[in-house]
Amino acid sequence: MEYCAKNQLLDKLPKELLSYVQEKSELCKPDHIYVCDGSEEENKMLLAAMEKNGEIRKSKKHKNCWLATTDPRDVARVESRTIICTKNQHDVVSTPKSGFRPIVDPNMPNIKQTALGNWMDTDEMILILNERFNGCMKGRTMFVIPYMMGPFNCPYSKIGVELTDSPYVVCSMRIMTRMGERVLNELNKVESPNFIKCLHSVGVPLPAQEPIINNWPCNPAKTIITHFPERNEIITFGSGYGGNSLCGKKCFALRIGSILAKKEGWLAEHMLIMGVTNPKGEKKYFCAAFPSACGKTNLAMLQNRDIIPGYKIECVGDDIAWMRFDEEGRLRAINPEFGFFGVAPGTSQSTNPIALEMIKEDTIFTNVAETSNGDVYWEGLENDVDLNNVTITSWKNQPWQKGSKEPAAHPNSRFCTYASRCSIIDPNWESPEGVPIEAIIFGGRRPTGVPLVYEVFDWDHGVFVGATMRSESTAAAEFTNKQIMNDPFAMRPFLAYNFGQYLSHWLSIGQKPGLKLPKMFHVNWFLKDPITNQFLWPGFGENIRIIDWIFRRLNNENCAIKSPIGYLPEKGSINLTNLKNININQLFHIQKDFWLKECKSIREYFVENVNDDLPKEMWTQLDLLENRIQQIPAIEREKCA
Ligand code: GTP
Ligand code: SPV
Ligand code: MN
Repeated sequence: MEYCAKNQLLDKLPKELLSYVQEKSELCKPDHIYVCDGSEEENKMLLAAMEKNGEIRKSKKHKNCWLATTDPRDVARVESRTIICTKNQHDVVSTPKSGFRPIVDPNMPNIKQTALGNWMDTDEMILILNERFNGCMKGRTMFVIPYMMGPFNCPYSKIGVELTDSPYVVCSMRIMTRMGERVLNELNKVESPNFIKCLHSVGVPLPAQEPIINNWPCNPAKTIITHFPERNEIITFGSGYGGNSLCGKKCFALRIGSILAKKEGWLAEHMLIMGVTNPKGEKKYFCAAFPSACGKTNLAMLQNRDIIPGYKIECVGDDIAWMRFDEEGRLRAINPEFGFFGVAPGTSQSTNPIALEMIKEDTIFTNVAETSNGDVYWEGLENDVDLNNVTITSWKNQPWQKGSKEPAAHPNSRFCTYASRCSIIDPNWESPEGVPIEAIIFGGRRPTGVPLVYEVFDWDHGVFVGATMRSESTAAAEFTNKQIMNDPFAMRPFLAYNFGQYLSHWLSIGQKPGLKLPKMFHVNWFLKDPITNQFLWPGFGENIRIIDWIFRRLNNENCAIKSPIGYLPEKGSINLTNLKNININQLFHIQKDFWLKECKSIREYFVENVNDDLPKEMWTQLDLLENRIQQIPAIEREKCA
């Protein structure tokens, strides 16, 4: 068996881990067990074996770049099949006013599905999983991946061990986490080591009963992504895709992570972390929570291109922040990840040249299209690839022409590469004490009504703004039509404990005396002209103009004016030099009807989904907002930007 050339690491497993491996291998019945050392040699062996099986193709153009195309039924996270299992339902979800949602799977009649996550009883779920996992790895190898979330010398880093039958997952985890023998060494340093147990299977024992589409084994009918916070365990079945299968990312660093964070007094959030240096050489760190596919990677790698000369952006992380207040009361953040699993479409020389450069080597692409000269292709690269001189093969492995109805690349196609490949990676990105955060930015895709930027009044108002975030759905999950969905703190898909308690945790963490609380903001790059349906704001590199305004506000510059929803930029305070055809009025118009409707729908959302569990501060904030909106048009609109 080619994956098992080297297996002496089995002897190095601490006894707790060995018994976990034994227990799960007895259940899953793999043909082989292989403990990953994380070496270059091992990585090469796995990539070569996958290439031979047709699971991935080697890029003809770029060094050590690989292309995977999935079964078209397995292309994104599946929120409806993501479940948190505990003893008590209320620890995870409140009972919605009008009852639970219809269940996705008649074989799981006791699952409680809500707009803020899904719950099931632990014992009941274990029975369902045991049935799925029994013999699920026959004919396959069980890989043991010891991995660390966070830098090695950081006291807040945490260890997980993922057992998986997917070599694609092993190679991706090698990019996204610090994995291998080094982590075993860490585990062996202590008497009874703690680690999060993660079990993953694609759910297709061999020989397969059905054809394996695109050499991408998966089991969509039985896909289920489960979490057991009371047992420090993650068990995921049937999908090989991103957040469903790379357990370190959403399952551990966000879902289990946020529960540990609540217990231990810190925050695990779906946020980018960026360093911003202003023209005076002053440096501050920001983090930003935008829902999936709403611009975190792009903002974290923003290229200023002298739009405002002297500004420099450096990237600490593009998806997840683990944050805690230090002894001096400063909020410090680490990026627990080691790589980027970024949205490919839209990434181009004009939007994100840093990312484009970064993915030229050592990258695994999933569901992108390919050009006849061996390059990758996706929507947004029209100006970077000479479409007259190459032909394109779509992610579905079909010939593709410009103007086709279907996209060349899947809208949720991704690149996966090492953070260290990013040319603007921050010098402190692995610093064990984390970087000091001065601004927290919320945002989402709001085609109407929500201005380009505003600043919140105080911490409680900031928590309210986070709690009431809404955004147009994207291809990052299974929702097919564009709908405005609530996505509080960009965490809807990643909440693992009762949302009311999550908000209480946020409120209380900011209440301790002596804290230097970050200021909070809300941005919306996605306003559209209702007539032309075009974006009103150019976005991407031009967002530096908003970062600049935020930076100046952190320095207490007097450039904001109070509005009913928060502080808006004072007229002329956003640097618009050399920017043409910007309708600033449309970008900052606070419309009474819109905001009254917004308040109404927030109230309905809270009543329906959180109700008695909602901290009283949130009701107060909602009443205050509604009262302020009622005052419109008392505010002097013309004073705003
Ligand atoms: P996840 O990895 O799913 O969490 O996504 P993300 O939040 O990192 O989003 P990302 O930066 O990958 O952007 C998602 C999509 O939005 C891409 O197609 C981008 O090109 C597009 N996008 C990002 N920033 C902007 C912007 O400022 N304006 C516009 N119009 N589009 C943007
Ligand atoms: C997201 O959907 O927020 C992602 C991609 O970052 S995935 O890892 O698939 O969850
Ligand atoms: Mn994300």
